[in-house]
Amino acid sequence: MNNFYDRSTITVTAGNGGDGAVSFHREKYVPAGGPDGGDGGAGGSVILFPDTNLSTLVDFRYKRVYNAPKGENGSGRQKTGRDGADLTLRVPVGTVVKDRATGGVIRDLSDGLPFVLARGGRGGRGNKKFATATRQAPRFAKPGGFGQSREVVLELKLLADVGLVGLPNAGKSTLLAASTRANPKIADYPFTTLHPNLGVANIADGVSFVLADIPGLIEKASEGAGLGHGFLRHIERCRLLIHVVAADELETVIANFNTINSELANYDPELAKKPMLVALNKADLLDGNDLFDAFSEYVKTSGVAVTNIMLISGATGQGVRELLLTAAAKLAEIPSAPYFEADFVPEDAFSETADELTYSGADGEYTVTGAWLDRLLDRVNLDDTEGRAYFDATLRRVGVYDKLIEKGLQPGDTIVFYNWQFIYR
Ligand SMILES: Nc1nc2c(ncn2[C@@H]2O[C@H](COP(=O)(O)OP(=O)(O)OP(=O)(O)O)[C@@H](O)[C@H]2O)c(=O)[nH]1
Ligand SMILES: [Mg+2]
Repeated sequence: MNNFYDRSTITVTAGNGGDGAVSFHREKYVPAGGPDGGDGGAGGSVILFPDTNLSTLVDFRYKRVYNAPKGENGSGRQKTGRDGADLTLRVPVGTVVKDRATGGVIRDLSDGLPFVLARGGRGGRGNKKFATATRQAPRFAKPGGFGQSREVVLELKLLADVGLVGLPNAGKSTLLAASTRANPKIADYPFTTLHPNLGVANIADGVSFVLADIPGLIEKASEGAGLGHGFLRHIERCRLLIHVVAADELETVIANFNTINSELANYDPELAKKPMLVALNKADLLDGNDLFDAFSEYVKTSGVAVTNIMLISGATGQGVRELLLTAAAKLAEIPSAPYFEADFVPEDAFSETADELTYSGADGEYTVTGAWLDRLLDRVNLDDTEGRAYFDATLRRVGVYDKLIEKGLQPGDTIVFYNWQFIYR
């Protein structure tokens, strides 16, 4: 029934690259063919694609694990392996991608641009690529690189210009219905609205804005009471809030107004700073302007930064047009919708950097560890003289020996690389 689904934790893994091939050209009557092992194909990446036709993350409700295919291995006759196909996941525009462990923002997809969430591994090079003047028949190739893996939270933050906030029964959905073509459920019991509704308010030719009606907030909503704070995230992007308060005894109106303001501030102080219009609703139930005047007086002295207070009736339409015009005028002064800047860069355990190796040991025995080394060891064949020479040259090139010499490494000392021990000469 309720398929508004706005948050999901998923794990995505890009495909590994295909391995490079070790192969030698063989032809009848040609005595020594050269190396002809082809490269592996790249692994498929996992791509998030913001789709304007989607409005919920319901596709991610049950399926939580996504893997892109690996690249094909290279083969003889210089044949390159086929690349793994990219896996594209469609999400609503406005989805924010966060790191599951830290909650850091990886990417806000409200700009509508696709985003590579996990990059496929590179294809390993075949032995053909390792042939040099002095090493004409390399008997090794590289395995493909690992595809990246990410555990992320997808969070939908609706793209609305104006958010309607207020207690249950204040008349938010009625106001949405009176202002737009949206057809939200309306009833005289609290929590009628179970999920956010969007509508477009058309003010004049070419002037329109999107209104979001969210479920009613109650005291401690920011801590999860009532329908909870889950829906508050949908007004994080709003540029303007319309605070709907139902007409009642003055003290009740004031108390209700304050309750909502403190819930907004408790959830996120930024929300409380948003420009706010106050709509005192259900004017049709009032006799005269006494309540409106007294409440306006209170609001002005309360210290809450409210730009306008208006008396409306969602039921009869009284004051609704003026409210929408005021909102449109206000919006023209606050052009940009909040964009959640990335503040988290996922660590790539498989990045090709040798800078993060750990060196330990002293007095004749030294140990080197690190993801880069682990990966290098995976792809060289140390049983083979050429493989060992390649390993040695690589370590020298990235400065591993220099680092060890700084630590006191002398010829004749032992160096331990995981399962391998070498005597340094
Ligand atoms: N007399 C009168 N009744 C109104 C007015 N606006 C809304 N109502 C009534 O108040 C009740 C609640 O209205 P809703 O629009 O569903 O209120 P809501 O704020 O969306 O409530 P939740 O979805 O529970 O948060 C309904 O019975 C409406 O008909 C109004 O301007 N005048
Ligand atoms: Mg409602």
